[in-house]
Amino acid sequence: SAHRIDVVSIFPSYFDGLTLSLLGKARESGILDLRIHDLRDWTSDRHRTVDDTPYGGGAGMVMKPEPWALALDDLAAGSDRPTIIFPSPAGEVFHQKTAREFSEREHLIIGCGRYEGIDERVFEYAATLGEVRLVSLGDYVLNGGEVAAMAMIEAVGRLIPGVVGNPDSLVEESHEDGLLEYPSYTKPSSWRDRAVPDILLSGNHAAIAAWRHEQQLARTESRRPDLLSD
Ligand code: 6GU
Repeated sequence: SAHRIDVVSIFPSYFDGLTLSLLGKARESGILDLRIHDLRDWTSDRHRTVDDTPYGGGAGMVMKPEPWALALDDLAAGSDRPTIIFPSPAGEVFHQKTAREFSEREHLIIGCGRYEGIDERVFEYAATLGEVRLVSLGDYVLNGGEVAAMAMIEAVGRLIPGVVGNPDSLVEESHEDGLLEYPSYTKPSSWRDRAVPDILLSGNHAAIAAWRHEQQLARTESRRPDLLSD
């Protein structure tokens, strides 16, 4: 059974890049059933309106609830409580753990908001159809959920069995063991007066593994001390 991901956006062409590379191949082979939808397909007025002014006043526009409800009804139909993700800077922070959890779900629906946000009642309604998760990439603001959704789809998609050809390449990556990755080198062994560390040419696999672990710890302490303390 293919993993299904439905994305709803008013800018579906953002997601054209997901036809490329590993995820593109996974879609062609049927491992990943990724479907991109235009929210305006669930409007019925001449102007295909998706937003309106906020009650209570304030800057910007708010996304109207009805197109979202119709889209979610259609996409959740016949599915046993899908996971419904709304990218939002006000959500829980997305981590490798979150990516792994989502990669184990059979059906994800990702609703990309624009403007100042989506009418709050949409989140309550979505919770009647599936498990709702508001998810943020981190503490900075993007113009909409699309770029965040793409990052999440790539992080989740590559964890689906068969998407990454060699599963060994998944285990030694940054964040899989809570540490940053060790440094990598390739030929030539000396380049512009810079040598590859001798240990990597020694053929001593135990010593190399120990050196790489030390490098992981040193880099994590220097660049991401929060990963060691939190
Ligand atoms: Cl998920 N959405 C938006 N609009 N901004 C963000 C974000 C998400 N994550 C970080 N910044």
